[in-house]
Amino acid sequence: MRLNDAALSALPASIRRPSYDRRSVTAGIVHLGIGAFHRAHQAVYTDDILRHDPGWGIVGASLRSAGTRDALGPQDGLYTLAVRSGEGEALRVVGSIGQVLVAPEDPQALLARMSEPRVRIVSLTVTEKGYCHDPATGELNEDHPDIVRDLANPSAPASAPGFIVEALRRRREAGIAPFTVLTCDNLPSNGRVAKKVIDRFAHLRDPDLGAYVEAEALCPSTMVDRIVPATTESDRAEIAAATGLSDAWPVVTEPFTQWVIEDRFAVGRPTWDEAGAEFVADVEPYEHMKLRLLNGSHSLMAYLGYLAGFETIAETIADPGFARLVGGFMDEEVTPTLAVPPGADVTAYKRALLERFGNLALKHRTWQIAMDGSQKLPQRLLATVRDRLKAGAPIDRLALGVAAWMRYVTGVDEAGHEIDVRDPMAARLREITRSVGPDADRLAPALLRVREVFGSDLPADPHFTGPVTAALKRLYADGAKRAVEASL
Ligand code: CS2
Repeated sequence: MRLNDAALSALPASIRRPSYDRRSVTAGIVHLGIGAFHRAHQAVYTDDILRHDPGWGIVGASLRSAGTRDALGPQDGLYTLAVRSGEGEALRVVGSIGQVLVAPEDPQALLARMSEPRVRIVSLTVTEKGYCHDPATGELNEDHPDIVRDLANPSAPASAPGFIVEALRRRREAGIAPFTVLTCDNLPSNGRVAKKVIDRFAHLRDPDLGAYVEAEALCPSTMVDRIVPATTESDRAEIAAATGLSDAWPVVTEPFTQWVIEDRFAVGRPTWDEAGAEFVADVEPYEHMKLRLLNGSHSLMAYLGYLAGFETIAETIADPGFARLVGGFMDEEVTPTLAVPPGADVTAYKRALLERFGNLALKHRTWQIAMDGSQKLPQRLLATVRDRLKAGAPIDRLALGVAAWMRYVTGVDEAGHEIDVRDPMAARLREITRSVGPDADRLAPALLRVREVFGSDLPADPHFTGPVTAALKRLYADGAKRAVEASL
């Protein structure tokens, strides 16, 4: 039997399910980018508050593929969340998503939803590349093919900025207050990045619309945290066996979850604080701490771990050399650059991170995290590098991480096998690495010239280029495993 509203009563009693009447829920949020992360994070906080606050149901939308809609449509939007750790597994059926739309199939249906007066928040998890910005500067990339396309045809958009600006325009025309734009992606000052690209896009469409959007659209920043590996076939089978119901797309995650939100909303917000979210005046210190410690370590482990032959983060961190590297990276290179959020205990935070990385119940693949490095490196490693260089401090472990990314994007692993490099810049990176060949002295400077990643300052600083080139040489000469063992 397939999971859906009618089948809920067949679930074993131990499995939590919506405690509210789903028919009384109305849509208050449109979420762009309805992937696994959203379904393990914001949708769960929302599920927790719908009993008291039924006006905040979620309409999800995919900006690309129909997969999630095809899976959740026949399930009335329901899906299973499996929370896994060494202590076992807790299952729960989440009911906050009422409908899933597929934007490319029918952009007008999505715009109509976004223009409804009762929709007061448009939230996003479209990944770093979904903002169509220049990763090094944070400004809208006006040459981005989706932006060029949406500017030429603004009433049937394809990009997140295109949808948001067109919906805001329609609301304005109909005399409806703008929604709050709530970004939940792993970018520093993510609200500011969203605001910049939306304002700029609106200005490029029409200066009057630009002035309106600039003055009226609020984009609070958020820090989101929960580790969510891609769902596998064996997850599907195990979860179906435990629930007795088949679920085409369950989501697997860890017990830890955190959501820190800048409290700046245009027309109301859900009481997510009752579900554990924190509303604060300034999210930036939380974002820096999380992006540089968690995501920075993740990217460090993803490239080096993949090259060293480790499939998952848990396997990587179980290796003593890697554990030492990550510990040193966090304590000595990242922590001194952080402004600690009020009341936070960084030592306890780092200890918890090491435990989370070691969660053997999660198969979080190094390959998954290695994706889209051109979009991730600037905020995960290079922002820390800049702070360290300003302070005249060493960057050896950071440089090893950057060099491992370079080695990875060559697309050939240490055994000579192909690496499936997924990155919006993959073709260009491959072209550079092919034309230069496996020679660190030539490859490092060639890749450092990719301005969208490194800006114009880093390639000109020998305190950066020196350690990166030296680390890349070590990776070629000794391989990742030995380079990690030999590192501090
Ligand atoms: C990971 C993140 O895939 C990645 O790049 O670093 O998705 C990470 O698991 C989350 O940000 C954790 O909150």
